[in-house]
Amino acid sequence: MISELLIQKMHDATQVLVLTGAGISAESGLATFRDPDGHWDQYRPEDLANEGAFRRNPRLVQGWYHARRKAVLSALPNPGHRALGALAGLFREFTLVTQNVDRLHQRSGSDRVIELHGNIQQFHCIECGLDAPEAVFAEIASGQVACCQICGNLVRPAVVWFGESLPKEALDAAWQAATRAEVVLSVGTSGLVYPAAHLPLVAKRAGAFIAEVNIAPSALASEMDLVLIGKAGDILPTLLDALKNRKKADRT
Ligand code: BV8
Ligand code: ZN
Repeated sequence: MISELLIQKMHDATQVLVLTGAGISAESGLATFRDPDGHWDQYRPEDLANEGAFRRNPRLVQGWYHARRKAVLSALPNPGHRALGALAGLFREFTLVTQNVDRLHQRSGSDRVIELHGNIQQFHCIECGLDAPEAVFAEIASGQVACCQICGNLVRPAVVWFGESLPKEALDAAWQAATRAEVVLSVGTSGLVYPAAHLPLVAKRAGAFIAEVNIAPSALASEMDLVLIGKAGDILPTLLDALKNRKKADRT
């Protein structure tokens, strides 16, 4: 059952922003970071997702990202991704901001996606930036440390590591949209990583109604106007249907 308040707020809104985290891809079979059996279970973020760890142990970190990249490439978008793609068509301005690096939003048909933390599909040279050829993945899979063919430096995934700044363009676009949004939905994120976790709060300060969809209250739950507990793959399609029915009722 979706909250009537949320349906009303979204029915009346013309500008909506959705922020997603690893939880929306959980139903595609991709591990999250902080859930039980998540990525951080056997390692800590500081052990892997930062440049220092990478330079100290490139084989471990390249291997971890390669394994995650393989899982991403064989994963499929789920009903949660698809519902967001369809929701976009119901609003004059719909901004989809993701912390995820799996590009499942794009593969489910969402065309304009703001990726705050980059993407895991591309690898490039840590020094000269040259895009790594496909062959680099076979090298990593065979346990070698993959290096740039031109300058010999290490090859890294195109993700944003801890301690690295987010892409300025993405951050600015997300912030702009947050200050204009009338409703923000935060979906499948623990709300622990900054500056992404600031986004719903920026919108709230600018007057937005902010709600979260999560299987458990996130670190931002106390700030939310509404917390919907449940799976993104269940709640988002139900919300989409409720909004479409409301719009249909308007026309009768
Ligand atoms: C920055 C890409 C400026 C890589 C990621 C000290 C030094 C330096 C920085 C800091 C510092 N202290 C704090 C910081 C800031 C730091 C930070 O926030 N740290 C945290 C941990 C305290 N942030 C940064 O460093 C950022 N850069 O600040 O630059 C700067 C520069 C220099 C010096 C200082 C500052 C960069 C942050 C980006 C890091 N990169 N990922 C990779 O993928 O490996 S972060 C990583 O966490 C992922 O991107 C992920 O998206 C993100 C957030 O996690 P979630 O998506 O929320 O996933 P999580 O597993 O946590 O939660 C899943 C949720 O889903 C849960 O709530 C669960 O209940 C829910 N769920 C599960 N199943 C479902 C579901 N919900 C619905 N349906 C389901 N079915
Ligand atoms: Zn190079």
